[in-house]
Amino acid sequence: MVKIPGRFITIEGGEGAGKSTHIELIVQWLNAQGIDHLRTREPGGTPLAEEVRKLLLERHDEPLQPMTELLLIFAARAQHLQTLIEPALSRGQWVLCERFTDSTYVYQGCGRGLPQENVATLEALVQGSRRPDYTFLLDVPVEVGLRRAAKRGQLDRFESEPAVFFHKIRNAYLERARREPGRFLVIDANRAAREIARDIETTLARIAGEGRNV
Ligand code: Z5A
Repeated sequence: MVKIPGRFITIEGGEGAGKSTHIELIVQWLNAQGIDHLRTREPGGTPLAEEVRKLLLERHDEPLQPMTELLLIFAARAQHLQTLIEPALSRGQWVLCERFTDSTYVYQGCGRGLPQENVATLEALVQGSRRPDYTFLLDVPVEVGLRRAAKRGQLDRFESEPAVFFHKIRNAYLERARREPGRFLVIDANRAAREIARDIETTLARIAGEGRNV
């Protein structure tokens, strides 16, 4: 394995943007480069956090309140960060995480209407100063993403939201990317997977190059 300092890279985007597809391709690229890495996801990533994920995605007779949803997400994140992500970064691994706190700002903040300050308070409490080094934002028109995701069949609690919810999500992601252009790498994901993968790999090669100079 090549020794390059660990990087914390997150993949974000709405429904059917291609996050799972491309994280798989990134893993193949990292393997080919010999870069030691860990692939994970949120909510989830550890056995306990995956239990919380089930609670969050399943439909319940008793509606899950937005604040409960927010606290469950950060409870899972605390477990995930402390037991998996931080140790991997300390070992010098690259961590590739499908969704992270940008999802919380966008879904619980803009989607559910909770104050952004509540998210920021929990972010500081749970993460301290830990933030992703880079975030790929896979951007697709809402209708395209929903069409892709619909092919999978039964909808979970989030997927059952109306289209207007997903328009808010897309706009909120793009706004966050505009505010942090150094961290966000916005990828037009309304193209053939091959073309998207090529763009992502070019960026990863640059990031790996930065690592070699550290
Ligand atoms: N959530 C939250 O509210 N707050 C938080 O803080 C966090 C999460 C962390 C679970 O996420 C839910 O948790 C999420 C928000 C909430 N719910 N929503 N919505 P998830 O990541 O597990 O669920 P998801 O976003 O719904 O994943 P997804 O629909 O599977 O999307 P994806 O991973 O981006 O897409 P994919 O599986 O790679 O691709 C979908 C299909 O499109 C598949 O058939 C592919 O073969 C196809 N595809 C992919 N790329 C292409 C291209 N380029 N062309 C054509 N077809 C393609």
